[in-house]
Amino acid sequence: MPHVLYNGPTSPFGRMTRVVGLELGIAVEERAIDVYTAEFLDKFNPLRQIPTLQTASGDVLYDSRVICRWFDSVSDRAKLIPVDHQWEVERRWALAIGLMEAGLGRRMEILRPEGEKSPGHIAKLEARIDRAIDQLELEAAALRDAGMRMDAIAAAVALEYTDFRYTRDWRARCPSLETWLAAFGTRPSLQTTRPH
Ligand SMILES: N[C@@H](CCC(=O)N[C@@H](CS)C(=O)NCC(=O)O)C(=O)O
Repeated sequence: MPHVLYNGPTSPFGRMTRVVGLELGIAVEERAIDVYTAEFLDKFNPLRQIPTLQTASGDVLYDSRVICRWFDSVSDRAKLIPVDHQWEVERRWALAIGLMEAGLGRRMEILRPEGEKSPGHIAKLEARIDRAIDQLELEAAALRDAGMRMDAIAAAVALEYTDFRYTRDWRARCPSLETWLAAFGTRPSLQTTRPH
C-alpha cells in the first residue's frame, strides 16, 4: 500500500505537504476529497481536516506540520528542516502558517451568509495578512539564502494562497519578496501543485 494523502485542490496546508513530499522524493497517492462532507475521514482524523496522511504501514498522521516533519525524517535526501538555524526556520515557518490560517479564515468569513459575516473580523484578518507579509519582506534575504528549506516552502505556499484567495497587491510594497517568489516559484514542485 502506498502512503495515501487525503487532500483538496486548494488547501494551502495540503499543498505545503505535497511540495515537501515532491522535494524529498516521497511517493504518495493523493486523494482529493471534499473535506466538508468527508465523514469517512473521522476514523483517521477526528478533526476532519485535510491534509491527513495514512502511511504505507497504516499509521495516520496530521496535521500538515507533522506530515512535513515525518516526510523529512524518512527521506534520505538533504533535510528541509536543518539543525542549524532551527529556531529561525521554525519561527518563520510558524509565521507562514499563520498567514495561511489568516487567509483561510478570511475566506471562510467571506463565505458566510449576509448578516452573519463580520466586517470587523475580516478587517482584522486582512491587517494580520498585511503585517505577516511585511515581515516576510524584511526577511526576504534570509529566504533567498535559504534555498530549498521548510520555511521557504511554507512562505511561498502562503504567499501564493494570498494571491489565489485575496490579493496580489502586496507586491507593490514588497519588491524583494516578489523577486524571491518569482524565482522560487519556478520549482516544478510549486508549479505542479499551484491551486487553480
Ligand atoms: N492545522 C491544520 C489546519 C488544516 C485545515 O485547516 N485544513 C482545512 C482545509 S485548508 C480544512 O480541513 N477545513 C475543514 C474544516 O476545518 O472543517 C494543518 O496545518 O493541517
